[in-house]
Amino acid sequence: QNITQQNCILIGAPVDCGKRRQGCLMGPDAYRTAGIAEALTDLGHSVNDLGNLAPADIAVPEPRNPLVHDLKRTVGWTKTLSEAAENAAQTGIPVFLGGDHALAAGTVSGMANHYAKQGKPFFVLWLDAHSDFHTPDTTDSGNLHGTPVGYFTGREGFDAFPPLKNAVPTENICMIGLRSVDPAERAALAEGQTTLVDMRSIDEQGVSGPLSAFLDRVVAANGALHVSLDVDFLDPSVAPGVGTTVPGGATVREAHLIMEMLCDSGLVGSLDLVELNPFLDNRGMTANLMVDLTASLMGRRVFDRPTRSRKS
Ligand code: 5AB
Ligand code: MN
Ligand code: MN
Ligand code: MN
Repeated sequence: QNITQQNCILIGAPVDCGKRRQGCLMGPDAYRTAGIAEALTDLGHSVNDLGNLAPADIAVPEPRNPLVHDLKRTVGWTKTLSEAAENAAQTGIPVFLGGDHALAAGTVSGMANHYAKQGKPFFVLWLDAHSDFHTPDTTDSGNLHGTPVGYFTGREGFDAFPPLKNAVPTENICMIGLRSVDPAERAALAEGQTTLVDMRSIDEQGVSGPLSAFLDRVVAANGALHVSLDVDFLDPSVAPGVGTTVPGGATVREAHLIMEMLCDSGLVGSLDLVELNPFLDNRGMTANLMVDLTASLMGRRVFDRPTRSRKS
């Protein structure tokens, strides 16, 4: 298999503060139990598991919105993971083992800092049923796992969080799999340039057309790409181990095709695996599927295809 060997840096992020239903803290160990390190070494990559991190202890003011849940821990994780991402990116491909999606406030902002130092444009592929574009002021649930994109794009209302050094421009973000977007999120998305691929578009056109168009833009900009994979992107029938199931999600093959195309592009520099709740899983099937998708992203295949042209 002619894949480039990489140094994969596994970073356990047992973030469970982004919503009220608990269990995502077991995610990192479920991925290890499902054999994520072996899957990567079998492909010829080196693997360095940094173990599980813990959130920084940062004082926060009382949130303006009284619904907001566990602001303090989410802010602490944002600082910890932003620094961890920026450090790990210097020596390999960070793979963040979540943990709920609140962790992406840290991971994506840290990767944005890393590429800003290199002067390289930074893009994000968001695979999720949800757009996670709330702010602490607009959330109706108070669950901050619904806000990371709001944070790393520089929306207002995150003053309790670490100051954002490098906001990700909305035109550099593509969301695929959308089927649950709140009214306040829809209104805010309409003001920006995020590429929005909902499940209806996937029904009509499949995943490869919209994804190719986005990857072409990343190539044209000579950019780098972060992938954030929320378990609920997948249909709950194949991925039940998540708190926020939404029917009508991506199939196993749609998800693998995305990962295979991403692998061929050679553009991906970092990955979040988020929202796995092993307490809700069925005999490890969701953890196993997430590991298989990671393997596809990192080069597992039946036969080689001609790789797409890419800039270095
Ligand atoms: B996830 C919802 N928009 O704000 C909210 O799973 C759901 O990380 C957020 O995508 C889902 O609570 C957050 C209704
Ligand atoms: Mn999400
Ligand atoms: Mn989601
Ligand atoms: Mn969720």
